[in-house]
Amino acid sequence: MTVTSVVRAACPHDCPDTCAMLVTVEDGRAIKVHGDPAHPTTMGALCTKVSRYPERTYHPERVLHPLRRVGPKGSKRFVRVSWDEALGDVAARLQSIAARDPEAIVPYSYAGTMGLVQGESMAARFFHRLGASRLDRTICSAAGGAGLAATYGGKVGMHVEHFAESRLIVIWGSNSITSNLHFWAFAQAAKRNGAKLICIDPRRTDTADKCHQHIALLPGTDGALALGVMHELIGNDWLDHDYIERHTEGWPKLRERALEWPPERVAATCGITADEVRGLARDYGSTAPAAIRLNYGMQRVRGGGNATRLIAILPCLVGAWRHRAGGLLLSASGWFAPRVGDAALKRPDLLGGRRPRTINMSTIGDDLLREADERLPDGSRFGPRIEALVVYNSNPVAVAPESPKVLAGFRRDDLFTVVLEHFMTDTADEADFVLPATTQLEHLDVHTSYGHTYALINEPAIAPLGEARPNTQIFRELAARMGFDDACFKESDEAIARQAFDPARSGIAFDTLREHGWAKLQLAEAPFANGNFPTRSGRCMIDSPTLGIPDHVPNHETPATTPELAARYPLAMISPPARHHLNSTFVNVTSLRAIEGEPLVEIHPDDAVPRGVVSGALVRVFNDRGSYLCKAEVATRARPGVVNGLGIWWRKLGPDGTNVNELTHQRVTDLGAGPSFYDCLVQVEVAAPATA
Ligand SMILES: Nc1nc2c(c(=O)[nH]1)N[C@H]1C(S)=C(S)[C@@H](COP(=O)(O)OP(=O)(O)OC[C@H]3O[C@@H](n4cnc5c(=O)[nH]c(N)nc54)[C@H](O)[C@@H]3O)O[C@H]1N2
Ligand SMILES: Nc1nc2c(c(=O)[nH]1)N[C@H]1C(S)=C(S)[C@@H](COP(=O)(O)OP(=O)(O)OC[C@H]3O[C@@H](n4cnc5c(=O)[nH]c(N)nc54)[C@H](O)[C@@H]3O)O[C@H]1N2
Ligand SMILES: [Mo]
Repeated sequence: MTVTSVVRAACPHDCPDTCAMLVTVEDGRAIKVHGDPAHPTTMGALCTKVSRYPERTYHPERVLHPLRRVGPKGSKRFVRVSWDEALGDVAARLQSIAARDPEAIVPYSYAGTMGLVQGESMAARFFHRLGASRLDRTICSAAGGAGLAATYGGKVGMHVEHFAESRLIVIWGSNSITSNLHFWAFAQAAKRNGAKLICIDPRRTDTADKCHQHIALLPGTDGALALGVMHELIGNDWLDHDYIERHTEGWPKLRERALEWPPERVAATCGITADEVRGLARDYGSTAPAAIRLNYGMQRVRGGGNATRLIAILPCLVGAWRHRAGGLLLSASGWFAPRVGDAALKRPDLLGGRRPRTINMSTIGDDLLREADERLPDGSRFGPRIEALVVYNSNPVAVAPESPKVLAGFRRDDLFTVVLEHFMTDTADEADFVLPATTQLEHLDVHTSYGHTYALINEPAIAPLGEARPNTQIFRELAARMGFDDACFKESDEAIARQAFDPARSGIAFDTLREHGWAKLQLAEAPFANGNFPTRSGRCMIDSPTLGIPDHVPNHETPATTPELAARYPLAMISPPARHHLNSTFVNVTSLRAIEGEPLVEIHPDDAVPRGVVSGALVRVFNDRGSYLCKAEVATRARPGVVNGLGIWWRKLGPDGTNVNELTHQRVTDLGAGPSFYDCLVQVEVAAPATA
């Protein structure tokens, strides 16, 4: 007789949608995952990639046993070892480095899982107790997050459900159909009710195709466009003077700056027409409620922080926040932040007064290659050379900028690298030890979201495959072997999960999550209708005491700022996500790879013809940092002057073992010290003729 059960789960991926899932288990095997029909934003639907979660979990290439490197670094020669041997060796090696200087050890992690338990709980406790270097987790959203915090006081915004009632939706720097599908469902509902949809994106995405209008600006010029909209709002008096007066600070100063940005100047900067600027301002200034779905695609450039500030000010100028279907959403994570028991989860008190240095994850290439006490650009000293790296929930060799340097760092013979993974990623290939981790179906977790306002639970649906262990368990055992006897290192996953939300402050009880799967935060419908921003004054900070008023900040690499470079590398390259990948996750799932095909770069016919590039040709995309081979697709998805290298493939799946990050650089953003992936000049040439 078959025993069937349905288990409550949550999608763990780095995506704003954080879906509530139901897992069907038959005789101990997960056979299907589906979206919870009762969850108000999941609405019974999962994206194509996550509906393949069982295929990924039972993938024949899952790493199911600890592995130790036997060949030279990068030779990909490993042998199976026991957990006992692996943990013993890792603990001994970390201990001997820590005896000299624990700061020589660096954790490297991001959002492979967004779970509060399998993310930074036991791991953070371990590194705090050790006194290891800290990691500034900037790789995704640092510039936008800092911009939003400077303006609103936190990463807060509209409830995603209310977009269904908006009359105008500006989708800004977001390919929603790819990366925010459940928001798109609300945008579609609004469209059916007569709302106008405008997409602002250098690439003509699937989302742009389905909007009423697409404004294909040059990458990194969003701040100028926002200033141009302000110029028109002022000139036509489409301003909500009462809202500005009561709920903002500093408008007179920014008003002066905006008056310097007439539509013609904006058009020249953004590579669009002056009428597009005027039309956008007219729609925005004369439609209510007007909502902006901003996403992180627009802040992966030098001026990403300032651009976020400028765009976030717009809803205050027209009083859009007065309506629950007006305002802006970039991230909702700030609604959770005060409700999550961060200190209990991560235990920074275990540092006990020590203040280890902080390594920026976006410059890991440079930092792995630095010498001890090297003088840094800001005049400070680097501290000890990095001697050990412990990687979990991330694939830096594929996703971090300027991979030639990242790889050279990982190949250092004197670097000890431990990677906790599901698969032999580009990063795992470079490890000394690979430790097999469980997937979401195999462990307990609780989740917040950055795109909606529900907390969720993920119950384990199946037993761990092979010898895989949860991240928590791996750090728990390493802690024991290193003699860390604090009580927190003995806590079970459930004990940790129970501390994630303090019910008194958050209104979320673990047992409620267990019973219902998810729980909504208690928040106002129109949170800023009467100001009440989480700033000190409760007002939106147009002028910031520390940063002044925002401005358009041009890219690191542009014809105007770096003409000599632009003469050699005249094309701007952006590298946004491919629909069926989640960063570099899922690229090895056969059925999804079949849909995405192979690494490619989209190039406009105006740029392709003079270079002799035709669709299907193998091309070399290059600059001073490196060279990347991939297929060309000649298409008007690319605008003239901009090529789109869709991401993020594993390097080893590319025709010459590279990916798009071979070309990106490590210079950081204006605010938040994030990476500038989409601020990158390249040249393209034919490498081999088209094949059928
Ligand atoms: N399927 C899928 N979903 C994902 C991801 C994925 O890899 N695949 N990634 C997840 C992650 S990590 C994140 S952070 C979130 C958000 O993910 P984001 O990476 O922000 O994804 P998108 O919403 O696709 O936004 C990128 C869009 O911004 C555009 N863009 C690039 N440069 C500029 C610019 O200078 N200005 C403007 N206006 N637009 C620009 C790109 O062409 C692209 O269409 O989504 C998550 N969801
Ligand atoms: N050129 C370019 N580069 C980019 C971007 C871009 O748009 N263009 N996007 C950037 C952005 S927005 C982001 S967020 C980063 C993302 O970078 P990463 O956070 O590194 O994301 P992934 O590539 O998905 O790698 C996550 C890894 O975690 C593993 N994993 C998942 N769950 C678990 C678990 O429970 N335990 C352990 N031990 N491992 C687990 C997965 O198998 C996967 O290999 O990439 C950035 N890089
Ligand atoms: Mo991200």
